[in-house]
Amino acid sequence: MQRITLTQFLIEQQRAGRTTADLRLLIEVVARAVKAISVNVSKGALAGVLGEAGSDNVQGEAQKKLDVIANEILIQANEWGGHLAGMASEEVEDIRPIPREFPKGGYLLLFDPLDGSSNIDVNISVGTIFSVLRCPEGCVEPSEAEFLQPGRDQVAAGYALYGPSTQLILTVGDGVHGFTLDREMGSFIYTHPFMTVPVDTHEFAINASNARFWEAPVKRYVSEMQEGKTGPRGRDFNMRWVASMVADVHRILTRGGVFMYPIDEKCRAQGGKLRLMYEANPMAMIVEQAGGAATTGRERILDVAPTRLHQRVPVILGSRNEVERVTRYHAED
Ligand code: FDP
Repeated sequence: MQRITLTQFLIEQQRAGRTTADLRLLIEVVARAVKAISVNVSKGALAGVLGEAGSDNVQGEAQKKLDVIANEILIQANEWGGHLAGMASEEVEDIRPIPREFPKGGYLLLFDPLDGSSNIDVNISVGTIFSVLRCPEGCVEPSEAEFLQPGRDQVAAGYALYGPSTQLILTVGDGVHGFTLDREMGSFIYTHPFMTVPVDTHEFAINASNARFWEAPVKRYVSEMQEGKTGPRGRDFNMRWVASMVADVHRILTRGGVFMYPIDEKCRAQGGKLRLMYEANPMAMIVEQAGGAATTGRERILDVAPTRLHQRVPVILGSRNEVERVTRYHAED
């Protein structure tokens, strides 16, 4: 069987006019950084990289050493190539300008360097999520305002999953494509063309310990599923919650499901739990490109107009019929 590498795939995308040379370079550089992060993640305790870094990130959450390492790897890999006008990281308060000594390009890169990092110390899958926007025409030194574009304007989005194998999932707006890292060769191999989220599912993902804080539509939706065969849905549902968004979304991309981190009384003051620019938008683009849906419960995630770089939003995504049902329950409330 002929193996197609990420590089070949991207060249073909460029020839077909779906990416520019700079976007191809950007994705290749992110993929290279992902390989380096994968090496660090997989060494675990052997590299002394587990545990807390002794600092808090911009969200006031304790940073793990690997959060800091992954953030540095992504910044250093991307700042000198000439493809970016600026970067923003979930781990860093302000946007990250490109140092003066390097040429600048036309794209903005946003990333969550290590998502699900509270799972690292227990050796459960974590991931990297990224989103690519165009720097507005004529702008050379972008400020935060240039990053505040709705998710529908993303030109590419993807994530890496550091699990039993390392996978890179990517969309440039023409379906969702999955690659698996061949560790011996050091290359990403095209293993999952045109991934699709089944429209129906019998599996849901939510942190049920928050049940008492949920709003009425979410309580209704989950309890109807829990009632199973004898309830209004007339069939049984299964529940999964890894607590690593990348792993939960990856399962949904592979076999369907609905993932929810809704607004609740616990996170209402912050606007939600997950970050719009680093988590919700890229995952929403991927899920929509795979035929699924993604809403806040009240509006399409990709239509949310961002007001802050580190803004949080409620997230409901996955199999289209289920996302539409829970969104409808919100409208009826
Ligand atoms: P983490 O805080 O470990 O980085 O990004 C937030 C996130 O993980 C998601 O990956 C995950 O889906 C969610 O939080 C888990 O939240 P709970 O701990 O509340 O279940």
